[in-house]
Amino acid sequence: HYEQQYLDLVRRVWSEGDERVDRTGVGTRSLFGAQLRFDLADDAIPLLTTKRVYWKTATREMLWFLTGDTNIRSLVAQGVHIWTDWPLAHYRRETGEDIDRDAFEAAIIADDDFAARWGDLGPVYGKQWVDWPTYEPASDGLFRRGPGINQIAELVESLRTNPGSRRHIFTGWNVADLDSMALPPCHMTYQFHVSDKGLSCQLYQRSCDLGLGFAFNVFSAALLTRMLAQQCDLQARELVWTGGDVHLYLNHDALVEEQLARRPAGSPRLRIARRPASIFDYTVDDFAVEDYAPQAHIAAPVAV
Ligand code: DHF
Ligand code: TMP
Repeated sequence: HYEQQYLDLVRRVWSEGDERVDRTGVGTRSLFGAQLRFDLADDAIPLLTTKRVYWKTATREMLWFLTGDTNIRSLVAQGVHIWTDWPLAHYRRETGEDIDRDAFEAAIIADDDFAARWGDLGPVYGKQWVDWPTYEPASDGLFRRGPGINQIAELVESLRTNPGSRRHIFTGWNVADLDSMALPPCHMTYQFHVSDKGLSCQLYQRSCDLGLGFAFNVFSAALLTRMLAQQCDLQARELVWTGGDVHLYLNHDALVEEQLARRPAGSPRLRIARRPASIFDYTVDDFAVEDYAPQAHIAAPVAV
């Protein structure tokens, strides 16, 4: 089963990973460098079956990236809470106010100014993917903003017109902007490969929370590959996931034990209902997952 390689990696990190103090203070066990491969042929989609993964949440996040939005407001308005903790921590730090999460999210939705002031994550994924900033010299000797680069539109174009290229890459890792981001990109570089009308993707993830983020990241990369394949008249073939610092947080012990006691089962499929006019025109209702009968969700705390 495709999920076995994930469970094996979890077991290895948990038993052999070196224990270290990380940025969040929670502590992790970690190893460096891992690669997993997932078949995408015949609508196969890498969704974990040993716990329920909220794939619609991951889909909404991916569509949000593609709009270029970096404010959590539109996510929160759709009931997606996965990015709330970072703006919330920032707000608490800056104001000293011990606002609870629900009240913070309510203010983000209700109040335009509050959302603009406190809801933005900085120039994270979406901004870099579709509007990478450029600068051009102006007559006064200063520089002004040039037109942004839409890496995703350029990728679609290169896949269509120059499929044999070895340069089908987009990245969120904008070195000059890292300091302004709430978190520097984890799933940072995507490379695509076309062979015999098949489209494969390799994701380089510099830092991977195997207990939480991984399930989303691997689904989302496969989803994006399917969308690109559809837009470029290709068949999605394989997802190669490469991890840098691959870790388990020490407070995920209950999740690890429970999940390793379960057996993967079933082969979920992702169907796309229509072919939208462009890569930027998909909505969450265009996607359906079939044959997905996961075991129960396992809640785990996220390290902020
Ligand atoms: N920080 C850390 N420490 N780990 C992450 O995985 C992570 N991921 C981020 C931002 N910062 C991060 C963005 N993606 C969840 C999933 C993905 C995600 C952030 C959070 C999460 O909490 N998932 C839970 C609940 C999902 C839900 O309630 O919808 C899960 O069980 O999958
Ligand atoms: P770091 O920036 O110090 O590496 O912390 C980021 C943490 O978030 C780390 O545990 C990896 C995790 N993460 C994922 O695993 N996937 C994601 O998509 C994101 C945004 C974060």
